[in-house]
Amino acid sequence: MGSWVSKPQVQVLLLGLDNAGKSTLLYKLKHNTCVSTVPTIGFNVEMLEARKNRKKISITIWDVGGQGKMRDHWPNFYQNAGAVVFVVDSADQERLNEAQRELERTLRNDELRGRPLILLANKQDVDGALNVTEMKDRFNMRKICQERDCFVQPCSASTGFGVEEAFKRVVQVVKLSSEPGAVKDNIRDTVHYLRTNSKQ
Ligand code: G3D
Ligand code: MG
Repeated sequence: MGSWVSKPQVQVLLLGLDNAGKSTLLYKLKHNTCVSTVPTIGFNVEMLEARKNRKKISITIWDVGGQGKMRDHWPNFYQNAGAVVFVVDSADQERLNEAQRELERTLRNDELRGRPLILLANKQDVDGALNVTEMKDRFNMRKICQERDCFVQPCSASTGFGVEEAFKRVVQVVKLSSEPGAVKDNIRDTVHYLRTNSKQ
């Protein structure tokens, strides 16, 4: 088995509406390349290594599809999430309200109580993208952050701007998970759902 097995494992959830840039971000982080993405049906998962408190940790990042139907499966991934990274297309004015509603709905779930949130204000390279101050306002960060560590990071998954900083912030705030097995059971249910539905 690989050496990662003995390292503390943490689970990080990459959530957000479809087209926010989650998959682009994941592959930028993993391979430092910009890959051409297709809408995620199901989820992508990557493992990254980092140092937290001078110890090596292994971070599993789940990029769960953001399209309407898939959002119903997000809770299957909550149980051992050490942090939530919520990606927003900061330039898509028409969908900011929808993104804000999904974020609030997500954070209302009991299983995510007290879990750190990193809000990624993605697509900063696009004209008209909201800046950090505007995002904090629009997403009611003051209210959301009363009971959790929160941070808003501007970035561009395409150019790489802010991506390293976002990852460093995740490492800093992420909580170490205790029961990795439980997450796997829930994910098995989701995989089963996806397989069943893809046959229809
Ligand atoms: P998702 O996984 O959240 O659904 P994707 O989103 O990563 O698939 O990205 C959706 C589209 O947004 C892709 O464009 C991708 O290239 C683009 N994108 C992602 N991040 C950025 C960014 O920071 N800046 C800009 N300008 N575009 C970004 P296509 O055209 O392939 O659909
Ligand atoms: Mg995707």
